[in-house]
Amino acid sequence: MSTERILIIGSNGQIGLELAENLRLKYGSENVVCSDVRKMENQIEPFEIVDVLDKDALSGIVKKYEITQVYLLAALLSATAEKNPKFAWDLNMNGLFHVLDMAKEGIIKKIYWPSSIAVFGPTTPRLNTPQYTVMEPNTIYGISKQAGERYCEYYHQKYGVDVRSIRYPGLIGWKSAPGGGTTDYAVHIYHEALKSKSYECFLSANTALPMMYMPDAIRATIELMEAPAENVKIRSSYNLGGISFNPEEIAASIRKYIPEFTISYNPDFRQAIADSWPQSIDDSEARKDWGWNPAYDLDGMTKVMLENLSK
Ligand code: AKB
Repeated sequence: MSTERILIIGSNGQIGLELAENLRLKYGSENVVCSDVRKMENQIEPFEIVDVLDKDALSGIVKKYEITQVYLLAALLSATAEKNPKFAWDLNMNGLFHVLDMAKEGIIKKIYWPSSIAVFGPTTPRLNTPQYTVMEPNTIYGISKQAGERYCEYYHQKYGVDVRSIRYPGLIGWKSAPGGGTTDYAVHIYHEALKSKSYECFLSANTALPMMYMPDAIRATIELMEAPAENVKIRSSYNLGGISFNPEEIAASIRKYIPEFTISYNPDFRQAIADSWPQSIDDSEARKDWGWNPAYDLDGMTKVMLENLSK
């Protein structure tokens, strides 16, 4: 019997759906409470509709289910946040404050909060970006994630809050659609490759970005959450490396399975966001502290993505 009772906030998003599936297998369905602002068709219970900005409703759910750990996934991503900067700041920051404060008050024991490669900016070294480096993000999403990292570290140092975080690269999976990110092209391209054998990319051919296949990201998240507290030396957020590629390279990988696939380029406002982010990530701190090791490379991911999406 698990002694942990987990709440996932934002469970119907790209990460939440796969994380919930994995946590349920590990901790038992009854011990993983999912929540989001909307209920899905065929929603697996236990589920609660909740707005992370409503602190009273949130703490009501935490008390009702005697929650010990919270995974806070509700956020606006980079592209959507640029279109609605005030709401993005409100959601990304106040959601985090509500959860951090519940941990400070001792109502919950452990928090997972995702950060992003968006915490880096145009003045950051872009190749093999170190854990500790210049961070001057110029997107509202990146600014909110960087501020969030500072708050996480502050709450850990001042109040002993056990908060853990990863700077996710672009995440690629076949089970759910991404929403509102700059790295989303790397998911859409697989769908279009199967559907129409061609894809028009909103980033230019040579825009390299750090990416990761979703099962690696989910494994990293759970491994970090299960690591002994003394091993988790970084309480802002860990760099996490997986695969780095540009649109031309992912297209070439797809062509190994679909030779007639073609790609064209029509960069939009997301190009400037991508240009401000790292091209590859140094994740040696995560490897050293809690044994991180990615399993998938680009062709390995392409194979499983195409196999699963074509089913
Ligand atoms: C986005 O593109 O906004 C996200 C991210 C890198 O955090 N996928």
